[in-house]
Parts: sequence; C-alpha cells; structure tokens
Amino acid sequence: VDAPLPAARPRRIVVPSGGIGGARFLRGLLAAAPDAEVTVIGNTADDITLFGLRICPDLDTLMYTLGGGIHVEQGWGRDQETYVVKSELAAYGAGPDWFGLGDRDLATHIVRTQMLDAGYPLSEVTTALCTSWGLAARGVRLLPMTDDRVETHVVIESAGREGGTSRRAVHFQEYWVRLRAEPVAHEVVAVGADTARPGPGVIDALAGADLVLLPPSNPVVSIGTILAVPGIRDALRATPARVVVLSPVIGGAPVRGMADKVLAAIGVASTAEAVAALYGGRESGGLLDGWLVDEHDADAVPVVEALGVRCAAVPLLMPDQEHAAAMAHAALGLAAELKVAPA
Ligand code: FO1
Repeated sequence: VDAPLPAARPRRIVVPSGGIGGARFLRGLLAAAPDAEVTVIGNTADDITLFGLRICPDLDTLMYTLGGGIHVEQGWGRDQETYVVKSELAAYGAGPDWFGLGDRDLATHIVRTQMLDAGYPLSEVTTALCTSWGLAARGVRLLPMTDDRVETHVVIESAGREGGTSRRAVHFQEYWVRLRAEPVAHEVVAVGADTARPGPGVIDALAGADLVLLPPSNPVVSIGTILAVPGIRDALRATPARVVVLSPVIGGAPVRGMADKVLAAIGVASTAEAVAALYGGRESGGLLDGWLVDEHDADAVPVVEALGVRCAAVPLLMPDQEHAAAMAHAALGLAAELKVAPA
C-alpha cells in the first residue's frame, strides 16, 4: 500500500509585508518551506525622498534581510555600516540629520534614484536591486505594492502661531524616527493611495496564490497601506487561497515599533482580538481564514473563533531564525487544517 502523500505543501505563498517584523518572519518562512515560491508584496508608503534620493525602507529591509546584508539587531540598514557621508553632510549643516543614512545604504538609494530618474518603474528597479542581492536564487520575488507614489503622513498637534495649538501632518519617517512616535497620532493618512494602482504582478500573485500569509507587520502603516491601494483588498477577498495572519500585538502591546499609537489613531485597541476584528473574518466580508495569537493571548482564541476565524495560540516572538521558522510552521499547519476557502 502506497504511503499517503504528505498534505500538499503550498507551492506559491504570497506575503504582503512591512519592514522589520515581516522580514524576520520571511527568513523563518524560507527555512520552513524551502521549496515554496514566495512572492512578497512590499509596503512602499514608508518611502521618503531625502537629499534628492528615493529611500524605500520596507523594501530595503526585506531585500537586505533576505539577501544577507541587514544590520540584524536594528532590523534596518546595512551590516558593517559607516556614517562618513552623514557626518560630512552634518558638517555642511545639510539636513535632516535625524535619519541615519549609512555609506553602504546610500549606494542602494543612489542606484535606485538613478534608475527611477532614467524612467524605470519602482517594480523594475526593485527587481534589479533584488537580483543583485540574490533573492531570485532563493525563490523570492519582491513586488512593490504600487509603482505610484504613496506616502504615509501622521497628523499631530503642534504649537499654533498665537500660542494655541494647531494640527499638522508630518511624514511617517519624521513621526517615527525624529519624534520617536511620542506625539498623539490624531490621523494616519496614506497620501496618494486613492489614486495608486497595484504594482505589476501584485493582483495576479494574489489570485494565483496557494496560500497568503500576513506576517506580524504593523496593521496600519504597513498592512493597512498595502490594503489601501485600490484593488488589493478585493484581490485578497477573492483569492481561493487561505489567508492566515500572525498577530502583530502580544499581551496588549505591539512587539516593536509604534503600532499602538497608530492603532489608537484609527480607534482600534492594541489587543490580538481587536486587530483580528480590524482585518475581519472572511465570512463577514473581512480577510481572515486563520489567525495566530501568542500564548500570552490564549484567552483571545475563543473571541477570534467567534469571528468565524480559525485561531491558535503559539509562541510569536522572533528572537532568532529558529523561532521565526517555528512560527512559519505553525502558520503552515493552521493553513493545512483550514478547509479550502469558500469559492
Ligand atoms: N529607523 C530609526 O529608528 N532610525 C533611523 O535613523 C533610521 C534610518 C533608516 C535609514 C534607512 C532605512 O531604510 C530605514 C531607516 N530606519 C530608521 C527604519 C525606518 O524608519 C523604517 O521605516 C521603520 O523601521 C519602519 O519600517
């Protein structure tokens, strides 16, 4: 008697992703599913132009992490980095000085800007840069969510002219890096999202996926901005693939970053179940088939299952690649348990 075939392992896995959390999860996924074809849909709303250079933090974090050039502890920027150019810019008083642009990292921004200025779309630029970093050899494609300009701005309170207070929008990078996400975020706006078109290959990747995984990226300024590009949310709802998401919130707080501040801006509590409700169960018009919470949030499991979403509590911290691989296995396992999503 032939041994039963192993449960068909998903071949085409699509991962909409932000920066650091997503990149760390991806490293685990590649270890857990080495024969999968992984397509990452990268958030580009963090992007910023500084010193005339186009900087794409989430795309670069994904590219450097999967290409082996990331500064591991930081989760952004290059390993063995130096900051000579940055100090020379400071000597000229050329600002801004709050964004840490390293010498090696600058080469990426110069090449990207050169290609963009030559008329190449961001998707082709990203493919060229990722090819240089050997991502294709690892079966990974990185697709920008859009080739159009989308930038997240955060509305904060600021001192008014006559001593009162007024509101102003700052670029997400200024809010996060210069202001350390200290001011209350009254509103988070993905400027340009409403007229942005999904990048080349994005809709097809979602439609043709065997499985869609959402890593523990920021639900507002990473996943939220990807979903804000017209057509992407609908493609996620329409795909026959199951959609399994890993909670970005553990024990009432984000694992890293400022998700609590931007979740508050949209009136969502920083709990695993509140973020699950934000994404919504597929049966009630949302995106989710499966939701993984950390063991600290085991009491959220029945709440999430009440949304019609399969839920499991597993370790969700990623101190190293082994933990990330275990999380990826847990996500693949939950996906395998799910019935095929209703057509
Ligand atoms: N994050 C910081 O907290 N401080 C920095 O000085 C900084 C510089 C930087 C330079 C290039 C780059 O690609 C990312 C950089 N980041 C920095 C991270 C960046 O703010 C990311 O967008 C966030 O970590 C969210 O993904």
